[in-house]
Amino acid sequence: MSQETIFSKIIRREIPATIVYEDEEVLGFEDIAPKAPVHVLFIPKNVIIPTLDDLTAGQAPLVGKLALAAANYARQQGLAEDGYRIVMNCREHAGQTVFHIHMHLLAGAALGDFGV
Ligand code: DGP
Repeated sequence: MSQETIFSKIIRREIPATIVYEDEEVLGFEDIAPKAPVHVLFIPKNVIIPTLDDLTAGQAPLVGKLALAAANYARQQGLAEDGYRIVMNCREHAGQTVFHIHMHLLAGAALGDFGV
């Protein structure tokens, strides 16, 4: 059974977040503890999938939609030419802290020194 996380409250606007992108399936908002000049999280709005390891084949297109939302946002913000990093952490060894899958978009500087 998938548990709600803090991200469900952000989706429902029960706690504040700086939302920078939204469509029917995806929400993008600024990370509360940015690890780069631009650090945005893209999450599914309508389903709670705790980790990438829990993703089913039927849900796989959703990860493409997160990636497309991140790529489109990066391009619109003028970040695509210099480039950016996409990260998904899965469970303990990756340091995952919120168990509602999310794609980190990190940009705005050379990212060798930045990690999430
Ligand atoms: P991860 O380590 O991959 O599970 O990343 C979770 C990210 O979520 C982490 O970079 C911090 C961010 N985060 C946690 N709580 C909040 C919150 O309440 N608001 C926002 N905007 N970001 C949050």
